[in-house]
Amino acid sequence: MELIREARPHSRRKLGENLMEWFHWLLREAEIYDIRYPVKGAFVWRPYGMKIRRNVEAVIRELHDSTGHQEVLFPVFIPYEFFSKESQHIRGFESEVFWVSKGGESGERLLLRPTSETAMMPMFKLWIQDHRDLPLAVYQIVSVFRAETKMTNPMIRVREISMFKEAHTAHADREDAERQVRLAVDVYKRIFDRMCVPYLISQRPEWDKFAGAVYTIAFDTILPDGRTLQIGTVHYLGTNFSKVFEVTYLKPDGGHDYVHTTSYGISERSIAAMLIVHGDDAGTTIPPALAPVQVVIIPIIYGEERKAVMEAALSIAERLKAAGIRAAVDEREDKTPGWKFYYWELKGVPLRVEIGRRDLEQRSVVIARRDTLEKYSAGFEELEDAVKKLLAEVEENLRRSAWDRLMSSVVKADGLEAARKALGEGKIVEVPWSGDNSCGLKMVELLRADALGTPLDAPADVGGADLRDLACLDKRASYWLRLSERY
Ligand code: P5A
Repeated sequence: MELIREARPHSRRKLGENLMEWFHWLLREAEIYDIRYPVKGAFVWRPYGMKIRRNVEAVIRELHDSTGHQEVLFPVFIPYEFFSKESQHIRGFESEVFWVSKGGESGERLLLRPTSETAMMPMFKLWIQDHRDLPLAVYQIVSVFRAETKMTNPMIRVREISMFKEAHTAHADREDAERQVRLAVDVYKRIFDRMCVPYLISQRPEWDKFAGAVYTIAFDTILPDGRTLQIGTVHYLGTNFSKVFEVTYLKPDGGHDYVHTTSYGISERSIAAMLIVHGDDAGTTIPPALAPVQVVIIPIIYGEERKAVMEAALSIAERLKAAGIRAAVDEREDKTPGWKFYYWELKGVPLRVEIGRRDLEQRSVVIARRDTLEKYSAGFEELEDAVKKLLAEVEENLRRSAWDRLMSSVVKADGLEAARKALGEGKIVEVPWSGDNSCGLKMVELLRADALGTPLDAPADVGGADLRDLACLDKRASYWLRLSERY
């Protein structure tokens, strides 16, 4: 019997044409996130999106819990007095703060946290007495509020960041705080590796570090339109915050010192990156470890064989579940198999198992991969093994191909023209740089690009290149500066 061809349930959308339109289409059609909520920059997570998000949060919690961080939950309100101190940080955030203009009759002056450094520091002051209380490392996954002035974008630039994972740590000295910075970078690498999202790690230039930081290390990924997206940041804050909030500790020798602090954060923007970097014209692919449904079973039914095929589909699902695989049968009777194929491809389910009468007779199934769309035949006896092997292959392929695309987008340029050309082709360029801020800013202006900063841990083998062509007369290069167009 022939498969009935039917209109696709959802139109396909060309990812290469307009990336943000494609992303809105994906969020809507795959029932992940609803952007129709009538407040600028505030959106709704739908049940399927929430399941993806909870799987990502579980990875974040696991990797923080297992590396010495403890989860806390701070209030969303920050009293005005905590936020009115004189500091770089507060000046940096002031214009983005939502104020609570009225709250009952009390007249308390409050604001909604845009990030929690100023909420945490007064509590750290109470918790930290002597050197035995250090290091202190806490994190929370919460909503924070920023009146973003740049154009808001679903999940990417929101005004209520509802999956803000922020970690805050305190240390006896700079050395220990910088060890924590390295640990945080390592934790973030592991989180993004699990999400199969590739990244470049850069130390942001002075003019683009976090308000109040001594330095900022950022993770950026590249989207298919060639623009980069900052998916996480790690800040060494020195004693900038501990001085303002007077957080000191008693040293073994009896003296007192200010603690050194760090903070690092990621948000739902990382989920947007994951959905986009694994996207195509038919939808997305969710990395198997994070997919709410890892295998969808589609019974191919025409007429009388309904009962036998459905029973087989349900028993396959039971076997897969018993093997620890998240499997589901699409039992809907008012939809054809073809319709269901497209529906689950859109949602990014990594594997589809098709079973019909003929398969049943041959005691085998067809397994289709979402990432490559390849089809395999597997016997009933080898089902669990075949599915596990293919899930591992899908994950590996997603990670490898996304990394290949990122790495092939990074080019070195030794002159302004070459840099301009590469940027025009949607590349990330690395140009020799003296490290001088005014020189860096001039390049940003001339190239009409954004500076991501200097590569972390990459050897600065610039060989004293001549920078005359790069707008900085009589300066010798000692760094590479990464530039790209940024979201
Ligand atoms: C680190 C955690 C901080 O706020 N304080 C606590 C520090 N850093 S940050 O760089 O400002 O933000 C951390 C990461 O959050 C993401 N992000 C956003 N995501 C969605 N919408 C926004 N408006 C938004 N602003 C920041 C970025 O990935 C950023 O690196």
